[in-house]
This record gives sequence, structure tokens and C-alpha cells, in this order.
Amino acid sequence: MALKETLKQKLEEFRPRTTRLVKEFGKVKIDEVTIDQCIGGARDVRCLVTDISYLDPQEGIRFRGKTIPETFACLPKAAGSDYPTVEAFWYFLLTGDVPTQEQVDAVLADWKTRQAVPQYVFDIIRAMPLDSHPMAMLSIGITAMQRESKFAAFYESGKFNKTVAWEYVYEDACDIVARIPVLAAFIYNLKYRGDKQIAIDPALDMGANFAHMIGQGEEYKDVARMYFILHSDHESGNVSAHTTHLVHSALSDPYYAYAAGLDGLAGPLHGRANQEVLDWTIKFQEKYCKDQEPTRELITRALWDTLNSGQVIPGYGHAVLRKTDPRYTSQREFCQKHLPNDPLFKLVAMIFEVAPGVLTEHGKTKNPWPNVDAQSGVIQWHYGVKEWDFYTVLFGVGRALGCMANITWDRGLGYAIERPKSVTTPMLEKWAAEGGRKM
Ligand code: HAX
Repeated sequence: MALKETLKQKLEEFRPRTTRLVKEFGKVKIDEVTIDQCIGGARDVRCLVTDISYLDPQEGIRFRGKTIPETFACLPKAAGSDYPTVEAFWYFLLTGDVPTQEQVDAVLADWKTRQAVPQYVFDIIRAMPLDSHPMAMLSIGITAMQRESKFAAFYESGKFNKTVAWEYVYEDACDIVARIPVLAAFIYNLKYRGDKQIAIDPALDMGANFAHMIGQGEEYKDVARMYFILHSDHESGNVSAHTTHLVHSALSDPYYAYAAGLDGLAGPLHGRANQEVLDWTIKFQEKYCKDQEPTRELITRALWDTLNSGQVIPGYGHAVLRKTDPRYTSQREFCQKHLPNDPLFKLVAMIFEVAPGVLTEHGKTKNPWPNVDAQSGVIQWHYGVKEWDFYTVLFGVGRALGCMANITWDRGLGYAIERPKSVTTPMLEKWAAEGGRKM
């Protein structure tokens, strides 16, 4: 069955479960909120629902119930590759079903019809100063493309109907995931390759085509596939996914919603950490390793210098995870296989040996282990993508998959506009003195 039909069937089967939970069990308590959580970024408050991925603090992410190795193992592979296509993963993320090769080919063919980015979007980005951050360019590109939104057109048609609204979100979602790598490649070529643009190769899958469009060779095709899949989804409380969900909950269309998600991803505590990691590592090399090999002692000193100057160690720590991020491990395994002797990989591996101990001694972070961003830049650097301010854009291409799958389901299940309640500081002080709010 084609993807949209399968999704329709899944939504129809699933919807009664959500309706029943709200109608029959709506008042059942699943959590309570402390003052700490209220001021401290709602950490651990269970008030979002998604079935697309789940993040266990010890185990890490599962996509549709499968760990990263299980996900890579179960999906049909790109021709001649150990990695699945992004198209196969998209089918899996949306439906929870492992697609057949025929179903993957249908997604591939569908994306081919969607991937052209309108010329006016390129013109708008070209009008920006060339030293604009590439994340600003990507976000503006997605906002500019809002004109293409099928969901917005449906809303404006006067025929808006909640039960079929998800179909228009789905259409926009597919357009966005098919177009965003083309937009990202355009930005890369504009900023760093003297505007030497490369046309789409219609014979290639999404990851391979991205590699082709930024002038990369055969090996980078798997890098792109792996990278986009690994960065796709991390349940729905992280800043980019939550922002996309929040903005779309006001029935803002997927273009507005994902542009907002990208703006959140651009923050150094979130997606920009991959840029910061490379920045930190290269500066470390320049400062300490001009005339000597990196040592554990030098790394320890540099880490303490960073902490003592009040900055965070980028790529380490996590709001939910309490162990090494399996997305880090997956990329580390890729490095061990494909670039074991790369000097930067060796340095990052040495930082991994030292940083958790330093952070533990520092005593602040709840999780001294590396996250996805500690390893990702090394791979890009190795293959010649050395412009590290572009790394968050790569993250943004991958994250589109998770965010778009999530809002398609949000609409399909009719989730409400998000509107948590705020309180004032005097209220908190009163409840603190009384030992809690009287319910
Ligand atoms: N280096 C130094 N201090 C750190 C730290 C790190 N890597 N990680 C956490 N801390 C500090 C926090 O700043 C906080 O200090 P204050 O009490 O002074 O505010 C304290 O330890 C407690 O923080 P936490 O509860 O362990 O962590 P949070 O949930 O508040 O924050 C962050 C999670 C990921 C933002 C945090 O660990 C961090 O800043 N890490 C470095 C940046 C980074 O790698 N971000 C990417 C995370 C993954 C991701 O989203 N990718 O997109």
C-alpha cells in the first residue's frame, strides 16, 4: 500500500485510543510539578505525547520502538550501501512499519516530484549578506516557501475540515523533507563554493543527491544518509521538536512551524553545539598543539580553562540522557571503521577519555557523557566539509524528518492548541511557605 494510504489506515486505527484516553481517563494523574521544574525549564514534566520516538535516559533513543542499530539493520538499504535510504526511514518513522523495497521506491519517486525549490526562494537568500549565518538562511528559505503551503491554501479555501486537515500537513511535510536538502546544498554552494551550484541528480536518493549537490564523492553518500537519520528525532520535548509542535498547534502551517523549529535548533545549547565542538577542538589544536602532540594533560587543562571561564563544554551533557548518547556511539563506530587514523578523530576520542572525569569533578552537570554533537563535526571535517558554521544546517535537514512526522500525527490525532498556564513569583513564594499549592 502507498505511504499516504497506510498512514491514513494507521491514523484511523489509532485515533480511538487517543479519544478514549481523553474521554474516559482524562483526569488520571501522571505527574506533578515542582517549583524547581517550573523555573528550571520544565525538566522531566510529562506533558507531551509522541509515538514516533522515545528517549530513555539510560538507553538513549528508540525510533518507533527500535534502537539505532536495530533501525539501521531492519530497513532496506540503498543500492551498494550498508545504510538505509532516508526515504526508507521516512516511511518507517511515519508509519512504524518497515517498508518493502517497492514502498521505498514509491517514496523515492514521490520525492522526485516534490524536490524543486522555487527560484524566488534562492533569490531571497541571495539578497542576504553572504556572511549571514547559514541557519538564518535556511530558516528564511523555509519561511519564504510558506507561499507553497497546501495546508495554508486549504485553510484559506473556506473548506477547512479537521478530519482531513492532516492530509494537507502530510503534503507540506513531504514537500519540506524533499526540498530541504536542496535548499541546504544551495546555501552551502552559495556561501562556500563561490555560488557554483550543482543541479539535482534525479537518479539519486535523498542522501546521495545531497552529497552530489555539495560536490562530494561516493563515500559521503553514506555519511549524509547516516547523519540525516541519526539527527531526525529525539522525542518531542527538545527545543526544535517542541517549537515545531507548539507553533503548528496554532494551525500555523508546516513551513512556519519548521522555520520556528530551526530558529530554536540554532541555539548553542541545542543544535549549534556541533559547530561549537569543532570551534573548540580546532582552537585547542591551534593553541596547545602547534609544536606538540595532544596529551590527556593538555586536554584536561583546556577543559578546565573553558569551565573556569564560565562556558560549557560543548557536546557534553544532556537534559534527559544520563549515559553516552547512542547517536555519539553510532558515529564513533563509523569513524572507527572509515577514518580510524584521522588526527581530529583521535583528538576527539581522547577528549572522550578525559572530559567525563573533568565534568564529574566540576560537579555541576547531571550527565558528564557526550551527546550527538561531540562526534558529528569530525566526520564532516574528514570529508572536507570544514565550514563548521554549516553543521547545524545539516542537523536541520535531518531534524525536519522527525518534526514533520510528528506534526502530521499531531493533526491526524487532533491535538489541541498548546497553552500551559503560568503563575507569578509571589504565587510561588506563597505556595512555598504553605508547603505546596492547595488543590
Ligand atoms: N559543560 C559545563 N557545564 C555544564 C555542561 C557542560 N557540558 N552541561 C551542563 N552543565 C551545567 C549547566 O550549565 C548547569 O549549570 P548551572 O547550574 O550553573 O546553570 C548544571 O550543569 C546543571 O545542568 P544539567 O541539569 O546537567 O543540564 P541541563 O538539562 O540544564 O542542560 C544541556 C542540558 C545540553 C543544555 C547542557 O548539558 C549543556 O549546556 N551542554 C553543552 C551544550 C551541548 O552540548 N548542547 C547539545 C545537547 C544535545 C542537543 O540538544 N543537541 O542538539
